[in-house]
Parts: sequence; C-alpha cells; structure tokens
Amino acid sequence: MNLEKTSTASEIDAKIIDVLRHRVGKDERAAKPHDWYTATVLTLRDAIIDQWMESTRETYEKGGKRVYYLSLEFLIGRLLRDALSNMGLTRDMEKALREHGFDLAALENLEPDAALGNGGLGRLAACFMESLASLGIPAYGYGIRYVNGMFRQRIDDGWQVELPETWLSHGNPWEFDRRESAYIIGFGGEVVETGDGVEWRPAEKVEASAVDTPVVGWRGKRVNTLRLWTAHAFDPLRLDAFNAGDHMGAMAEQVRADSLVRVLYPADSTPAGQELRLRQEYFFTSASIQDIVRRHVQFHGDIRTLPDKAAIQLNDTHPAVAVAELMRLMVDVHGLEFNEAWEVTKATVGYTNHTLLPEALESWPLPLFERLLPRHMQIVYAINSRVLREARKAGMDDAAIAAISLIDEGGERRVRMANLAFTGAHSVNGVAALHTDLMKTTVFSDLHKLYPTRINNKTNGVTPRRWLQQCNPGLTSVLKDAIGTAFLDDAAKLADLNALADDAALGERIAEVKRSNKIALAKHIKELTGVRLDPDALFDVQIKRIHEYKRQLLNLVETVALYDQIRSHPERDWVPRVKIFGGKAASSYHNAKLIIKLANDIARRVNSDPSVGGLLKVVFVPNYNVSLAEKIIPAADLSEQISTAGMEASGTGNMKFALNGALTIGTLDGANIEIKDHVGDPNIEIFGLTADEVEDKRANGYNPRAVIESSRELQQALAAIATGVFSPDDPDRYKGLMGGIYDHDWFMVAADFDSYHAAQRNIDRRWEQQAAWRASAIRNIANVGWFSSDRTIGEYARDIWGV
Ligand code: 4GP
Repeated sequence: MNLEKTSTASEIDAKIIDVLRHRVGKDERAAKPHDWYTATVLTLRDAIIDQWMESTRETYEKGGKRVYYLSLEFLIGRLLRDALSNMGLTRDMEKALREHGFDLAALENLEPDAALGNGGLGRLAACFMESLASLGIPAYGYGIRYVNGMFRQRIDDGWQVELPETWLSHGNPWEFDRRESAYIIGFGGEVVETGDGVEWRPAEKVEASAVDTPVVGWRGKRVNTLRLWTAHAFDPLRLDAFNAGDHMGAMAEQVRADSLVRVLYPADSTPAGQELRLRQEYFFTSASIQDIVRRHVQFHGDIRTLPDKAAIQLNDTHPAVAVAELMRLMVDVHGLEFNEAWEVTKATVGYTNHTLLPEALESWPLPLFERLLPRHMQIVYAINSRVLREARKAGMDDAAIAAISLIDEGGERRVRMANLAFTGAHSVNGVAALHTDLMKTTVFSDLHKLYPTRINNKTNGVTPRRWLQQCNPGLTSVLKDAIGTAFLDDAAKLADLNALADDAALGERIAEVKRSNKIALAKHIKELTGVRLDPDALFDVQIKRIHEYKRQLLNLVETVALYDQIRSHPERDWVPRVKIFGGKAASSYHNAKLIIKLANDIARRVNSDPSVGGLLKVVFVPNYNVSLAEKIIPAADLSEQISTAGMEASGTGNMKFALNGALTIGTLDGANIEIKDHVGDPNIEIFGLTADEVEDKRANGYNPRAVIESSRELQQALAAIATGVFSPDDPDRYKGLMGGIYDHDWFMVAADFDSYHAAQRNIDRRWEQQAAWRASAIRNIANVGWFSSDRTIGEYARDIWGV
C-alpha cells in the first residue's frame, strides 16, 4: 500500500498492529516499547519501499546516469524522524501511536545513533545522501557497515574513556541484507603473466556482501540506496580444526573478516593497525567498484561508456584506491588498453579534498601497499610514469616532479593517495572558497600547475530538513507563520525574513522558542552531567572533534581569564554565560585528551565556586554525536568557530548554528568567510589573524613568549592552568600543554588571544541589547539558506557529475 498518498492515522494504526504481530511477533499486550519502535520503523519502511522501487525502476527505464558516492564514513545518526518527516507521515504516526499510549518522541529516543563516522566529512556524506534524494538524483552511497563504528565516549573523573558503540545490539530494522550482492575481495599473492595479459592471484580472499538502507528525500520524492558492505569468510568454521580441539583457530578466518568491519579508524599507531585500515579501504572500494562495473556492463554492455552512466565521487582519499581498482578491472578483466582505460577512469572519477593538514594526507608505506595489493602497485607505477612524463614535457623541474609523483621518495618510500586521486580524477574540489584557494597554492600547487583546470570549489552545505525542520520544530513553525512555507522546499526563500528582521514581535517569538530549547537542553544536561544551567544565561557552544587547530584550548584559556575577572570585579555587570563543550578526541591523540580533562577540571572548579555567583558555568557534555547536536544547536546563542585561520577546510557546524539563529564568533577561516559575506559584518563577530597573517608569522618568526608577556590576562590565565590551580591533585598536569603555547604555539593561541577576548566582551555588549541581538539572529537565519546542501549538490551535479 502506498501510505504517502492514501494514509490516514487509522490506516497506519492497522498497519502497525499487523506488523507488530506478524513481523515482530508480539501482540499489543505483550509488546515492549522497543517492539513498538521496531513496528513503527517497519511500517514506515514499507511505505518507503514502494517509493524506492519506483525510483529504481524509473532510473533503469530512463537509462539515466547515477552518482556513486564512496565514503568510509556516513554519520547518519537516527533515521526515524528524518524519514517520517520526509514522507510527510509524522502527524499520522503520532496519532496512531497515541491511540496505544505511546509518544512518538519517546520511541524516537530508542533508536540508536548510527555513528558510522567521525566528524565533518562523515556528516557531510549523510547530508549529501539526503539532498541527492531530495533533488531526485539517482545515487548510491557506498561505505562499510561497521559493527561498532565510532567509539562511545565516557568521561571518568574528567578523562575520556573509549567504549565500543553497540548500535546493532537490538538489530537494525532499517536495513536489508543482500547476500546475493556479493563480491570477492582479494589481498596479497602474486601477479603472473598469462599469454594475453596479467593475472592477479590473491593469497587471501574475503567476501563482501551488501546491506542496504533506503534514504528518502524531502516530500518522499525519491528514495536512494545507502549500500554498506559487510565481510564474510569463505570458510567461517574449519570443522577439522574445530574437531581436533582448536576451537579458536578453527574460526580464525571469520575473525579476520569480522575485523575488517568492526570499527571505524582502527588505531594506526601500530603496523597491524595501519594494515587493517588499508585493508578496510580496499575492501569497501573494491566491492563498490565491482558493483558499479557489474551494473554498467549488465545494463549498458560496453564498459567504455561508463562515464555516460556513472559518476564516482571519492569522499577524501580513503577510497582513492578506486582509481587503480577501476583500471585493473578494465585492463585485466575487460581487456581495455591502458590508455583507453585511463581516459575512462578520469572521465568517471571526481575527488573531494577535506583537509590540508599534512598529517591527514594519507600515504602508505610502499612495501605494505605492494604486499597487500601487488597488481595495484604495478598500476600505480604505470600511472606515475605517464604523469611524470607529462610533467617533464611541460618543462617542470625536479622539485615539482618530486611533488607530483605518486611515490613519496623522501625517507621511507610511500604511496601518496591524494596524488593518486588527483591524477585519476577529472575534478578535484575543495569544500570552501578559502580552502580551495589554499589547495592551489599549498599541497597541490605543482599538480595544479600541471592540470590547471582540475581544481574547483564546492562550498559545503547542510540539509535544512534535519538541521532546521526536525531539530527545531518550534522555530520552523514560527518561520512558517512569518514567511509562509516556501522555504521548506527552497532554503533560499528564508531570505524573505530580511524584511522582518526588525519586527519586535517576531524577535520575541523566536526568542521564546530559543528559551524553550534552552530549557530542554538544560534538563538533558542536568541528567547527563548533574550540572544545572540557567536558561537565561548566554549559551556559548563549541561542539566538534577535539583538535588543537580547532582551538578548544583558546576558548578554555579565555574562560579562565573571564573567571578571574568576574572574581576580581564582581561589581561589574557581567553577562551570565554558560560555556558548553562537546567532542571526541582520537584515541591516540594525547593533547586532545588532555584538553578534555582540562575542560572538566575547569568546569569542576568554576561550577563550585560561590564567588562567581552563577555568572559562569562550564560543562563538557559526554559522547557528542548527531542526536546530541540536534538538541544542542537549537539551544545555542553563540557558535564558536575559532580555528587557526587556514586550517579548517570549511566547517559545517557553523552553518547549522547560524540556521538556528545563533551568532557566530569566529576567525576568517573555512566557510566562516562565506557566512560572513552572506549574513553581513554586523551580524557576526570576527576576530584574529587571517590565513595570510598566520602563514606570514610562521614563516618569518613568531615569538609567543613576547606576546604572552605583553598580555596580562593571557599571562595570568596560562599561569593559573600551568601551576595547577585547576588540577590540585596533579599540579603539573598542564605544564607541558601550557609550555607548548610559550615555546612554539603552532596554532596561534597566544597570537589571537587578545583579539578573541575583546570579541567576547563585544558579544557581552551585544547581548545586553536584546532587540538588536534578536534582529541579528533573524538576519543569520534569513541569509544562510545558501548553505543548504541542496545548493551544494546542485553544483556538484552541474559542474562535476553532469547529471
Ligand atoms: C572535515 C573538515 O575538517 C571540515 O572543515 C569540513 O567541513 C568537513 O570535513 C566536511 O568537508 N574533515 C574531516 C576529515 O572530517 O576527517 O578530514
């Protein structure tokens, strides 16, 4: 039945009961809340499937081009609310469940948060999947179905503790196991010359099989597929060994297969960890490319027409081995000439870069790559020789050639995945204007000279369905009253709010919504941490991965300075502030973990100090994830986007906050620059060095010690932290961390401190003028419609994919 067109609450009601009985196996009386949750998802899923099949049939009939988005991360979070709302079934489902005494919101909370990603890159992939479906573009997302995904963060005595996330422990009603869609993935072995070509004979094989999740677009227009691969051993149980008493050894092959799909980011501090990561990358990439090639050959016959029917987008370099894998299949299996295959590959593949941090640019030790993927190594060499000949012909010198080479020859030889992706793609894009410019002048400068038309910009975006409509229903309804419903289908229409920015009544209503979101968040934080927050205080939020370049430390040092000032001058009219932090630190990143501990140490001290009189509260919210972001962002007044200029590729949290009416305090970095251009200077608080100034300081000598000594506030705050004011149990805990700021301060914390501190006081002054603050909040909402991922995907479709 097509629920979308014909449903009523009573039809849904009948359907749920039927599903509960026949698919969950419970009657109404015996069913537990979790059974109701499962029945709700399955009922909705049935409605989605009808659309799904229609979408698929249509694409096959039209013979249209498909987009394939390869990503090691899809940070999709919970799906129920998203799917219900996009199908237009929220009301009816609510009503049907109420008949049985269930609250939809409570059932939604039973859904585990699918944390199949780390941060921005993974969440972007999830927003893109939703926008692709909303724009009616046929697309597959390809990734790994991690059993445990991103770790769950617990805070023990202020320290991060990593635990496995068991999101699949109750099963996953969204997914379809497609055991018939399976491919063999080889590792190792040798390459042999046969009469007519070469043959790779892998020493080891595992099977990749597909698990599909439907992704439904806005208004149920189109349903696409998120296809995640899981791994199976060919010989899961060696019965002879088992019967001989080797119970563990008998299952070794299955354990090995399982380890491929166990966690996102196995710690790569050991060679075994590194090898596992490369195996994961090849595993999912090979399965995806085999699937794409199989589909193409089956329906269109000739592999040479692949670029007409398929656009493969590499989300960062994790799937970069796709270039070599596609070449391998075309040359070794489909018999194309190398040159012809190379042209087909380039015409099909696009690559998106998400970071310029040198340590994040993937490269693999050559011996490891060659041992695991001997045929791909040959292909990489063959590509390299073509590329380097072109460079030579273009008159490039040795230094440029060394930079362009797919093999890094400085020190231990390594295979550079970014160079492989760059050379094997017709399009290489950055994710914000500044980032794209920096790609051309820094890491890819020589490749850019050789292929000057390849780099292009696609500024990131976020889906307004999840990041406005669903996470902030209160605001959405006020906006509908104010400007009608057109913005629901086209976020650019939010601009109609500009005419109402100074409308006091609208400002009032939006402020009321914000206040009730803050009350809800305060309640949640109280449950999670025991800390009580005043909803009338300014909620100042920094939520994102913990990383030195994102400068949570700058925020914390400034918090300490503020704490000192409040205590020294209690008579001044301080604006009550709540400082909210959240984020995970990579398990082997020592300083990031120490920053989490520092946030918690500062929180403990400040929150229990009667002399601040409730003017300042600090809280670190544990286990930051998509669901938590959905609660925090609608409740934020101030959005902290304070990375060292030139280091944050784009940021996407910055867009979500502005869309929900928070003001940004930020540096001229990543997409902050474009946000400033859209919302206007008076509606954003910019501070600090520019990217050029940072580069200049780094190049021409920068003396942080002198800077610190000239800033009384900074000096005292650093000294307090360094001497153990916040860590009396271990006074030296932060000595090294603070020493780093004195000695080199790579991230320019000292250089930007005074400017940041002054900007924060400007924020206080603005907050005191509530009418003006509200008008600024409205102007933020009105002018960030451009940062919808629909706009971004529209640009990819037009400029890169040709769909
Ligand atoms: C992130 C970037 O750090 C962030 O600036 C950007 O908004 C996001 O990608 C999406 O483009 N990078 C990663 C990563 O998440 O793992 O490199």
